[in-house]
Amino acid sequence: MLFRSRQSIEEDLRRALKRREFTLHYQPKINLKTGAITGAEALLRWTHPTRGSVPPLKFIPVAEDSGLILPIGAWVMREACTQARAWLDAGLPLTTMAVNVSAVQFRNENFLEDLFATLGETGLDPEFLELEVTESVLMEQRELAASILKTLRAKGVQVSVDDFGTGYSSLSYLQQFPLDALKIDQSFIRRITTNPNGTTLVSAIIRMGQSLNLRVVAEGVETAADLAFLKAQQCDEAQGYYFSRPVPPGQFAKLLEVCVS
Ligand code: G
Ligand code: MN
Repeated sequence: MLFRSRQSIEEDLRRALKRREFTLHYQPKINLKTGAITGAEALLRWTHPTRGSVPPLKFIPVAEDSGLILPIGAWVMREACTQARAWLDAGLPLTTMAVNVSAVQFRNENFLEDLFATLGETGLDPEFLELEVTESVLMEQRELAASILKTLRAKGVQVSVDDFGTGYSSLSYLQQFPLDALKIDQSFIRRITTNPNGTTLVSAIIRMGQSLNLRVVAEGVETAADLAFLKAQQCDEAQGYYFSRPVPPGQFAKLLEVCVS
């Protein structure tokens, strides 16, 4: 069903937090050497009372423009940290919980303070948290980004570059930022099997990540052929429908339980 307007999405978004219409789904990241789940990426889902499930591409831009991404992002952070702590307390082998952070959140002056407060309140050790930010977030305000990344690194929070390859990265800056991982955008992974030259950029990004000492994560892996290629290129980790779609927390816990047994 279609929304009448952007404004009506915004009005409904304003009520969504109070009405508890948001949930998080979790998608596993897989270590390609061991096959183990190394982490979860938390992905926001909105179930509107009458319109049903609203795709993130439709409501995230509205949330960003209206500033509503701040309270929504704060809710996501708290929920993901609480969930990670619960899985760890249950003895499940989770290495990191990854949370997407948008430019608006990153630039907010209370970002770090709120983040560390949330970690403290939920009792999650910062080493279990990973933030996913896009290249543009880092490149647009380099000084601010560098200082935020330094603080995060000092506390043990990991940071990965999301959708890598789709923005404009200055490669020399990339080297100067304290980063932990690069996530190759799914559009490149799609080309592995559909385009005769589709493997060139993927191998180049993997090599570059390796030489910068970054973990390289392939996003949107859907086929055995994608996986075989990425393994041959010694890509570190992968995420995508081939392994699992984003799933509700109960189902994700079952995936982790399989890893224990
Ligand atoms: O920008 P970011 O990488 O955080 O976006 C991840 C999005 O990609 C999520 O909405 C998730 O549902 C989707 N996704 C994850 N794995 C796959 C996949 O294998 N194929 C496709 N088409 N989409 C995927
Ligand atoms: Mn992401």
